[in-house]
Amino acid sequence: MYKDKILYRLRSFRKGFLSGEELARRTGISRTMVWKHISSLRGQGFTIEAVPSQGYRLAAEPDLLRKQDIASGLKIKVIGRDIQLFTTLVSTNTAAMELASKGAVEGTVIISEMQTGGKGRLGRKWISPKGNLYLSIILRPAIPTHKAPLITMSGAVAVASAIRSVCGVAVGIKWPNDILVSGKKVCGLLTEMSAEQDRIRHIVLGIGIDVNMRPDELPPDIRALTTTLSEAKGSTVNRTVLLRQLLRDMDHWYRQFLVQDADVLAEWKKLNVTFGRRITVSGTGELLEGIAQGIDEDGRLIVKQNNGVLRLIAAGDVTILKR
Ligand code: BT5
Repeated sequence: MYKDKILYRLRSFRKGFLSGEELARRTGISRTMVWKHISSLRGQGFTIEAVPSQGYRLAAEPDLLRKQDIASGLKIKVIGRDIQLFTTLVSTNTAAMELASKGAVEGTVIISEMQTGGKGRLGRKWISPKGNLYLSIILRPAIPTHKAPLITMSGAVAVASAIRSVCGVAVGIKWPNDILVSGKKVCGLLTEMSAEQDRIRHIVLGIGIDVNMRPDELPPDIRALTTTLSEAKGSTVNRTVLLRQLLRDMDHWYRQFLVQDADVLAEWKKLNVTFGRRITVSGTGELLEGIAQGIDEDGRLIVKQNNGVLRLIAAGDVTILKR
């Protein structure tokens, strides 16, 4: 808490030096304690210059998520009621599913700087080095289970909106859950659910965004299909700013989903890059080819096969074929 106050002072006076005495007076602790907190901040990667008889100056900040920075002044209603930040987790989704089953409040957000066992869909892996965003959100909507895919769609719309406003780049959504920038995947969403009969106990919406990682963190075959936001923008992206915007946008779109899910579908359709394209769908037990026609009110993909037959796809992997 005192460390946060010191950081706040240093941040709001970056032009010059703040003496240890002044920092001590303003935060209500001794100069020795100020020095201790400064050392601790340096230990976290903050570059703090110290000049005898002048004091301290914050020269540079590490690319590090801090709970205080994420949560302070966020004007949101549901998402982020409880924010839990970890350095390493096996998977934020697994951690969130556990917490949810123990009764964690709706809107709880679990964030980790990296994951050792990040999960993709269908048992696949999500490579999760430092420098990106990995988060999972606990939701308890009173909806029938067949509406659950629309939660992923709300997430996709929120991610797209946050990326667009923070990074200023054009974003597209490829059915069902890939966020694309310049035609390459930059984010994936994984929704897991606990339900009994047709009642949802809880849903965990997991979001992984490739932000600032080095491209060589991914093996070449995956790298060829992906990009990072820093690559697309041409400079490092402030993850805290992006995360805060994402929580705001998620709060908006989740609440919109609860009152009028058609609004989420309409926004999702505007952003989608799949409709009208010739595609293949795999992961359904057969390889299917045709034209993506649209989605139904539950978010299922409508594909017109080459033989003219319409198919409804609830889950699978879409590859957009070249025109
Ligand atoms: C997804 O699966 O796109 C869902 C990914 C969800 C990850 C988040 S991170 C926070 C939360 N906690 C978790 O444990 N998971 C969620 P899918 O469509 O199946 O894509 C997985 C495939 O993408 C892999 O098989 C790789 O080919 C590729 N891939 C792996 N890591 C990647 C990365 N960091 N960026 C882009 N592509 C990646």
